[in-house]
Amino acid sequence: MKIGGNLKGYNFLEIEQKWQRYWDTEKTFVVTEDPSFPPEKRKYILDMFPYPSAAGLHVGHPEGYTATDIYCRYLRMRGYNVLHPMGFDSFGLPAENYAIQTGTHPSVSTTKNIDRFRKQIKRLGLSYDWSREVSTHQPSYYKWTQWIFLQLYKQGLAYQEDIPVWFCQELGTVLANEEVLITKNGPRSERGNHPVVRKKLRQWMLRITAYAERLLSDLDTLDWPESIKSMQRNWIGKSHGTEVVFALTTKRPDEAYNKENSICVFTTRVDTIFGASYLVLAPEHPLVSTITKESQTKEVTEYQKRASLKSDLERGDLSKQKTGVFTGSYATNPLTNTDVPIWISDYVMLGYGTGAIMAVPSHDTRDLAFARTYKLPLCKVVEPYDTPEASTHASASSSTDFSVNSGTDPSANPSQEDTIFTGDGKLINSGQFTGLSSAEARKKITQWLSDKAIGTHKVQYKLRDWIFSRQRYWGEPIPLYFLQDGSIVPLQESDLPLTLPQVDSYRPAGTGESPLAAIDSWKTIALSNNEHAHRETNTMPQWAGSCWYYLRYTDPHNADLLADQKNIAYWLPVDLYVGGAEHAVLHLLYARFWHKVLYDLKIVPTSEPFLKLINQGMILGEDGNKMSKSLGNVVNPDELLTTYGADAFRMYEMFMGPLNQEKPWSTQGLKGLYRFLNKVWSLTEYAFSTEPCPTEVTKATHKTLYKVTHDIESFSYNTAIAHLMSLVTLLLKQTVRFREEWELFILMLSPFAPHIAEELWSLAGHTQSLAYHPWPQWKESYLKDDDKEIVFQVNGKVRSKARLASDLPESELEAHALADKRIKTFIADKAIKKIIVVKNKLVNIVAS
Ligand code: ANZ
Repeated sequence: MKIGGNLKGYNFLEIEQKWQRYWDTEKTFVVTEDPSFPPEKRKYILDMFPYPSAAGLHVGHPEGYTATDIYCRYLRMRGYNVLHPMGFDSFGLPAENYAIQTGTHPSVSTTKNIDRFRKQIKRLGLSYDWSREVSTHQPSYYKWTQWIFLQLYKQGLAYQEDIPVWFCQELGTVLANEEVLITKNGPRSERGNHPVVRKKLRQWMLRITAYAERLLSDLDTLDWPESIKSMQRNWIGKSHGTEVVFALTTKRPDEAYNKENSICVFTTRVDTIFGASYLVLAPEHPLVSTITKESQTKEVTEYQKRASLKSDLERGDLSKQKTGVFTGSYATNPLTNTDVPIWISDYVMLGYGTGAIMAVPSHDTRDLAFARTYKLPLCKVVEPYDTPEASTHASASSSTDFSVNSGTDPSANPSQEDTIFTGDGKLINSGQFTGLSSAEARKKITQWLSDKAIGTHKVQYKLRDWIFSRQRYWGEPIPLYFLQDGSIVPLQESDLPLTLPQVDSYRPAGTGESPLAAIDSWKTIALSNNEHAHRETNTMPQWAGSCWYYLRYTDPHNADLLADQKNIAYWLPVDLYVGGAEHAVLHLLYARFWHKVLYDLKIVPTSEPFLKLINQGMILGEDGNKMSKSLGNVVNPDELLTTYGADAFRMYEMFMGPLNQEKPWSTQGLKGLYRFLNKVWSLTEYAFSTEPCPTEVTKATHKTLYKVTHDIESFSYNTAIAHLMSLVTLLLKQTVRFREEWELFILMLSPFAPHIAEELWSLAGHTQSLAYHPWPQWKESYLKDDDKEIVFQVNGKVRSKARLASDLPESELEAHALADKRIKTFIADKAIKKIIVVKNKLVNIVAS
């Protein structure tokens, strides 16, 4: 029987709906913790779950989702038990803002958005186990987010603090650093572009700093992109340095050092201490009030007030003019024994190191800017190795990199044009340490200080504790209440979840309190002893729910535990995690932090959650710009799916380029993949034929299988698709029809274009879905071309040919040429001067 594939045409919509329904009803992708799979045959492949925005899916989402889907489908065919879940990160500010604008309750709009997202995702034919879907806003889910918070609290890892935070009056809430943009018009909220100010508010903090070292060192164990690891390393920001104590000049020699009579600074460059010509305290430093001389009090207090309104970001901004005020007091540089003035400036942060620095303007850019402004002395104490001795006598006209006013007298006037050397080098003007390298000097000076008990080696981290409260409605309530005397009572685990009350008004009070604070019936609770207590009214940040969702997927319906430990142990750690690089730092760091806490509590069996990470590259608009509503270059997947089908859409997104690279959208490119699938469809008649396949095609098919398999394993989907395309071109050229090789092709195609593959597979009479059909194995013998036509030349003219095994070594090719009968006659009376061999191609004998 011969029926052409074109007999019906390629009706992808019908095919897609049919197979999506089939997978659903047959529960094809629902998995269990089947113990018969050995541990190495269990794989957990995870996508970063989406925030269900009102805008619906955009073309960036399916990129990562398709990439994991191809891998999962491949693994199943290879006999793995694959956990591949999907869910929704459904708490967050937009739903709450939408509620404020429209009066629609966030739970209503969120449910609607989730339904739309789910529908859109399902249209892509992604092989998720939907029975494990979770949404972070559901009480059955956030019960466990709250439970984890209580564990953090019990471990002393959650605490309250009054800290300056970003506050947005318009949104009525505190914002995290990453939610604030520093613009020409000052700091603004990322969402809505409203003005933002600094305000001191009592906040819940999570002590992520306690895990800084482990978060840093365990990065080495992860198969993540180097760029992401290095962003995490920088964020954690480990520095080795020295703490040095400078005595105030008011300290009596017989008096022991203490917090009142000395200033402790943190420096990573103690090798420059001979050049430390003044000290700077953060304006909030506790010593400021005690050391400020009366004449300076007014100026100092005003400066402190101004500094309190600035963010660390502004204060640290290198391009900003440095400002400060002299306190009127002095301290003694312990190495030079000179007295140096003590200033305050907002470029020194209270929260880092000791909140005080020794300033070395000849070797530090910020110190130099400050010293120039306030005419403070400079003293050069390090020079690069390759510079002439003469540099100790720098002159104003010197063009060297460090023509600062040098010399040991720190009171010298720095008025001339001066530049700076910030690198490591050789010490000069540094007493007994002169001549040492910076590295040696750091060791020796630290030792010297340490012997005198005025200095010690110190490790510092940039990482700050995580501000964990938000003054918002649409988030997880923090499960604690306060007694009248202010003491904190965590809820009993049996009282979880603490659910969000229904509210009529979501608008925050504008006082820095959450809308929950306005709901007295929720906020106030009566205790059994007739006293009243009030609940914490702040909620958790959006990051909370996404810190542990991958654990819930292993046991999503468990009412008694966040997940059964057996299930966690069965699936964890996640073998592959795919998502956008925008989560390089915060989400991935927060999730690793919670995971380590749970590891210490023996709830999870591994110290890291995500073994391998891949970041998909951003899909740009057709114009090469980032897609945005304002540029009008946003591509809507819905229309494209209707016109070209999910299989073409999936394949196009994978064909655009390497997964991890940024690439522009092209609807023309999508059409190309649609045409490709039509060609595939036109091969349908192969299904009904049993003619023998030409050897050449059999070989090409096995070679394709080999390449596609390796490409899938290395996530080189674009090249895998290119190989499939070449094979189709070859199949289309054939005059005979053969089924076996065609079936191999369908199996290879199936992870990429699962709907059309299932359809063709069933047309060929298979009664089972191919989702678990064993991935085919290539025959090694077909991978090699057995022979090649080799041309034999004499003096550049073709004189003979032979078919020889491919990849013969040069010496053998040479021997074959010399033994060739025709060649022999051409060179019989000649002397051979040279033999040129091009492997697999030719042998040219130069003779005269
Ligand atoms: C003297 C010095 C000389 C410094 C020099 C640098 C270069 P990292 O690597 O980031 O840890 N510093 C210390 N505490 C500070 C604070 N609270 N606010 C602002 N700056 C602070 O940087 C450590 C260096 O940053 C320290 O080393 C200190 O300046 C400054 F040629 O001390 B240094």
